[in-house]
Amino acid sequence: MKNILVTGAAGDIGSRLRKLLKGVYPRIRWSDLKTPAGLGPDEEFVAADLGKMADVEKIVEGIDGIVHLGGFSVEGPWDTILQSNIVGTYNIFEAATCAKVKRVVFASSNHAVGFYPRSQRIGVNVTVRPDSRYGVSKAFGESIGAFYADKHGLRVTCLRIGNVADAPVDQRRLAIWLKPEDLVQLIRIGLEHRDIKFEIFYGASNNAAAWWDNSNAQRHGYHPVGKADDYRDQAMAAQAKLAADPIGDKFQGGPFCSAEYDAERD
Ligand code: 15L
Repeated sequence: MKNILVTGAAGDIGSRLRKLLKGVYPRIRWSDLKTPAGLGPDEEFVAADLGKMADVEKIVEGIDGIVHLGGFSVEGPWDTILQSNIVGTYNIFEAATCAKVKRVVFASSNHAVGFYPRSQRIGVNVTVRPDSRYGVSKAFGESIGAFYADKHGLRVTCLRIGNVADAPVDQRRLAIWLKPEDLVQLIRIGLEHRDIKFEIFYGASNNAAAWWDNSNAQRHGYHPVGKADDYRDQAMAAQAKLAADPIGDKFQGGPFCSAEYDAERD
């Protein structure tokens, strides 16, 4: 992998990766709708609206591997999710295949499976249970990734990312925290591991409170170094200040589950 494209360069994860991936690949092209703050003279940036195929064709040209973080990263109105995450992700996979890109690492999310209860340990082969329109768009991304892998031989890795942050910020994040350096490990497995055809990994560190079975990632060499439990006291202190959320606290997706929730209406 020599020429890498990363979409969503201006977002929180994109900004972290701009530091953490420095020097890892010979050439990284960063892309987003708007120019990221603090772009260095040594960084290649090409602006693109992922909803426009012509823009996407331009950014994938000459690329070997894509890390697709771009799109709308929380719950939003349907038209926004449709354009940014569904049309945008289709455009990435279609343009990548036409341009003979070899690999795509797709930033999926825990919200594709957010309606599993916290009491259930799940692996990567469960039926999706999205907790939001955003989660549905991530399930779509995994699905279209499988399609382009099976039909066109694109090598695709979907990362069901928990929460990328310097430390877990509440009780739920003690289970799903992903140390930024561990995300880099997962991305590198997706871009470099020789056996990848289509895989789903959970984007979580080595968390004692985990509710995901991440043995598929471990089989591919993932050795997370982050341990959410090291931050247990501060996360629980922050949790104590949050309002009770009976639905959100029951399900893995937390507040994404309780927002707009009315399943118990009669
Ligand atoms: C996500 O998928 C979001 O992109 C991020 O902003 C967080 O809300 C995260 O999930 C989470 O569940 O904590």
